[in-house]
Amino acid sequence: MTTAVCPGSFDPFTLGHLDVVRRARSVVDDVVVAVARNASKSALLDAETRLEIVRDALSEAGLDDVRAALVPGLLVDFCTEIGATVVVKGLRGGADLDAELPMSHMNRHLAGVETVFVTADPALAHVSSSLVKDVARFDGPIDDLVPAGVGSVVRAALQSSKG
Ligand code: COD
Repeated sequence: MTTAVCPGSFDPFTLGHLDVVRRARSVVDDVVVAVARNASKSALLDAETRLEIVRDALSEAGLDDVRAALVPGLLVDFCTEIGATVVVKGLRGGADLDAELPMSHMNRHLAGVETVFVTADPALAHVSSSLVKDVARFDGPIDDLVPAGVGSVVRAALQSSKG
């Protein structure tokens, strides 16, 4: 059986991420969502909160056989540990491709892990964790961009980050 990993920093997990996971699961029987660290981003939500959000969203979406885990180190080490041979990622446009290609090449160089891309659903192609936080920071509506309950977690985290 092929095991695929859907990785991201998921700060927070959005409906765009959920769509990528759902579509990965439609073609691969065993899918694991990996909540990982992007060293070039500083996270608003701590790793445990991001993982809990992902688990709740998977359960709410009926994706009960999709697992989720924290990845504290290299993604390829996690893939090797669980026997995953494929990484599935989403592409919203050229900027994503530019960012994703080097990571895909590096993961193949390090451990022979292949990356498969799914193109974003056009209805969700404008959704990113960064824009969700930006809209929320200025009191804009985000509840239709994220799974149920995530909006209030983001708003509370932004509030406490203001001190
Ligand atoms: N529709 C479709 N796809 C989307 C959407 C959307 N609306 N929004 C985001 N995506 C895709 C992104 O393009 C990306 O493929 C994925 O979802 C995750 O997005 P983010 O923003 O949550 O996550 P990133 O890009 O910060 O994740 C980077 C990783 C954390 C995966 C990377 O840094 C990593 O592998 N870190 C672990 C350490 C490691 O191994 N480093 C070396 C990497 S070569």
